[in-house]
Amino acid sequence: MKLYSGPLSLFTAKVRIALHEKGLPYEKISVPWSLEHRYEPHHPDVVALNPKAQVPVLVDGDVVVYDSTQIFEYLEEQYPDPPLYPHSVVERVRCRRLEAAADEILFPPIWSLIDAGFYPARAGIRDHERIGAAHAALAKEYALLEKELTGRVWLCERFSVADVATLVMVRAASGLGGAPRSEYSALHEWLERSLARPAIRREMDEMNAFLATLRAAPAGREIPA
Ligand SMILES: N[C@@H](CCC(=O)N[C@@H](CS)C(=O)NCC(=O)O)C(=O)O
Repeated sequence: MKLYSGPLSLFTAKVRIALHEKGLPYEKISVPWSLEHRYEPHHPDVVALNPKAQVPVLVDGDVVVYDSTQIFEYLEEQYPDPPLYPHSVVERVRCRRLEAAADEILFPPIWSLIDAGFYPARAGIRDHERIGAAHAALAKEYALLEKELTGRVWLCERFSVADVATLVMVRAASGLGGAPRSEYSALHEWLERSLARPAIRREMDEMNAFLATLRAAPAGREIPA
């Protein structure tokens, strides 16, 4: 199995964690990425395999899957043990909803922090309004997540792709100065439980090690361990 992977790509991080959780060996093919040029030039294989020219792309024999959510679904069907989706239909629906929320509601403000705050400022000018709006959006989402997690060990009836996706986004936001407030105890306890999982610990360590190699990265940009 091969995974086309971006070193700091949050969507690829979701897949790397799922592969480790499932104990699946794979060849990691890192695509070009830099602070200055982002994903340009795109890896030619990724351009050929994915019309969106984005990572992650998983190649398993003759099967090519792109988009992290579709890769999760493929892995679950092809390699069901250990499961990363809940058993009951109702909890599976909840899991898909929360995983989609991580990608589609939590990620956009994080992208604003990355685009406007992490990458070099365009023409030397930071868009502080965009960064402020992103922090406000994150605060709203954290309040909702606290409710979703209250009284639960994981977001769904067992550890699932909803936890993977949400954890990746919350940790990235935290590394960009957008951590959840300390009074969100259910959210913080879930974060601690998640970070104790070897697959997640390993992914956070690898991303932090990569961040440490970025000579241009100013202090405070690391995803905290
Ligand atoms: N919905 C896609 C999003 C993938 C995505 O945005 N990938 C980014 C890296 S995190 C990428 O490859 N960007 C390069 C580009 O768009 O040129 C997924 O869940 O996999």
